Amino acid sequence: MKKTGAWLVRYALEQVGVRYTFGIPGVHNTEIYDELNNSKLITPILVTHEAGAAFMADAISRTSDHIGTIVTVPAAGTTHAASGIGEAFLDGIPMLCISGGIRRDLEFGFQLHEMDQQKLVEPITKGQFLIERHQDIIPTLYQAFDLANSGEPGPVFVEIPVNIQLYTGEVENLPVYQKPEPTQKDISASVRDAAQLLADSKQVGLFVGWGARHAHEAVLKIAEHLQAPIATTLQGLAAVPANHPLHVGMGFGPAAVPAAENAFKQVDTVLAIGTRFGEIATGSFGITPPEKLIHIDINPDAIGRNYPTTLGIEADAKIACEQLLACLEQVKPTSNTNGNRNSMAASIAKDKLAYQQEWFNHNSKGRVNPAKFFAELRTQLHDDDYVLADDGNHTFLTAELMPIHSVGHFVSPTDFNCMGYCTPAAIACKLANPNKQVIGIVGDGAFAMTCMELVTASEHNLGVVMVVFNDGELSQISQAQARPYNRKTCSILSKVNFQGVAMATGCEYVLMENDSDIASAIEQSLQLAQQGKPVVLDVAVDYSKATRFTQGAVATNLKRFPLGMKTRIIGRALVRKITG
Ligand SMILES: Cc1ncc(C[n+]2csc(CCOP(=O)(O)OP(=O)(O)O)c2C)c(N)n1
Ligand SMILES: [Mg+2]
Repeated sequence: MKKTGAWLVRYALEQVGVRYTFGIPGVHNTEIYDELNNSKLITPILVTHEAGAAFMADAISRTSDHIGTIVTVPAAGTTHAASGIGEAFLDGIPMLCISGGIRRDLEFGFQLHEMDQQKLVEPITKGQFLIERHQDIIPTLYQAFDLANSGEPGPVFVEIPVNIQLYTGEVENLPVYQKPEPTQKDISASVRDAAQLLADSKQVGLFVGWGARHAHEAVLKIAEHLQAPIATTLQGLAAVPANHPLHVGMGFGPAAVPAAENAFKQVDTVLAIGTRFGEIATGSFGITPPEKLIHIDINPDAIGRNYPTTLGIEADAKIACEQLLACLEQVKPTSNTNGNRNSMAASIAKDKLAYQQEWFNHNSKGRVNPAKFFAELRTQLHDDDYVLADDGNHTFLTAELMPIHSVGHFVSPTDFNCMGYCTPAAIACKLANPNKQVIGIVGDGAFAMTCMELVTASEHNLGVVMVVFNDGELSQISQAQARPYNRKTCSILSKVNFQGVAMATGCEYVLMENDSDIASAIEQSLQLAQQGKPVVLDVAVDYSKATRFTQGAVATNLKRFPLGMKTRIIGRALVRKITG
């Protein structure tokens, strides 16, 4: 049979379960857009900037069962989208990146948008494909989808030249997509060894990342069985619910909250699941390597990369944790080494409360106290609402002060750490989860990067609440500049009128000036959101108290400097303190 390339693209995307595409049409993909417009299953969403498209696609993958997909023009669309593709790549999020391509049936060079796209996206995608024949479209898209989801997931790039989209070509059949059978090597021997190591430990601690969220039931049972505290990475903050009595919060070294730091003091064995021990998760590699480390990860490159590993298990977290749980229930410790594990939950609860109290007691001098804000937000949200963060001081405040009660319902751009993520991602999360409240916590700097995307929320009546932590600075950076440089070079923001932004993008605007506004401003914002109105909640936040993360990461980095460098930095700081 004869089909146009664009028709075949639509067919394949429908087959693999795509429900939304994000992007901007151009002469190299209008034929695909026209086909998507005909689709009963797929809705193509117009964005304001392709970075937003890729952030949106990323959030679709993170918060729904469908794969996030972008459809962009070559070169200019691809470079714009690269920020979001890069985020998905480093955070292990599946994505389909469908790009138009220049005409391959002309002998002319210097075509519009001509660029070697395959080379351009090579370091930020798991695979790159260039379609050359009509009969390759369906198999290539199925292959791209499988690759995006296999092992450690990630984005895959497929370029479809415009001539192939437009012209009809012969295809033999239209295969139905079939998910490949999952494969898992036999890990039973290492799982048994792991169970014995755990049983013989004085105190086990769990360290879980985003890769562990599908395994959460087994993870919790393992933790309960061992009375082990569960620390998380930033991305994995909601890999298990924060209101579980053994969830201690993010990290376990000097950059962690007190509940985590204290609970891990007696830990001699860490069981790490679905984490790469990356820079953020470890507070700039400030954790003390555990005596014994058991590491379960789907990515063999992550095992043993940053810390010496006693036992590595390359496996899907769910399969490995279920097997480990079954083994643990059978093994006996070789000697009775277990400490008094039963007091663990009580001391975690006490530390959590004390840390919150420390924040409540902080004088926010007429501005909004972050802990009071998050405590009220927690009260007014349902357990299964979503919270997304951007990148900055607000991210770590959220991580330390906002308990997330539903697995996977916290989302943040982590290892690529790309500012501007949150606004588009929150909009897409709302699109995928229309019956849940979706709250984006975003810094004023990051909001300014992508806030125009809110027109997309208005257009589709998506009631997201964008909480703008308005401190006038690129605070995560200016805080780090303040002491060593006594200068805030390029980290004081130009003033943006966020009410004007709300008006320009068709959003509601709510102002929160001090603690007495917290409850009413949140209530009003949630009510407006429920009516399908996107809201800009402008918060005069107090940033005068540093997070544990920032304090810990700064101290760790300073400690790492060689003596000469340390002396230079401290000397300059002292001189500038005196001379200004
Ligand atoms: C695209 C990009 N540019 C620069 C940075 C460096 N950076 C990390 S956090 C941060 C400050 C963010 O400021 P804001 O959004 O106002 O959040 P705040 O720290 O004030 O809460 C900057 C500039 C980054 N992570 N990503
Ligand atoms: Mg800021």
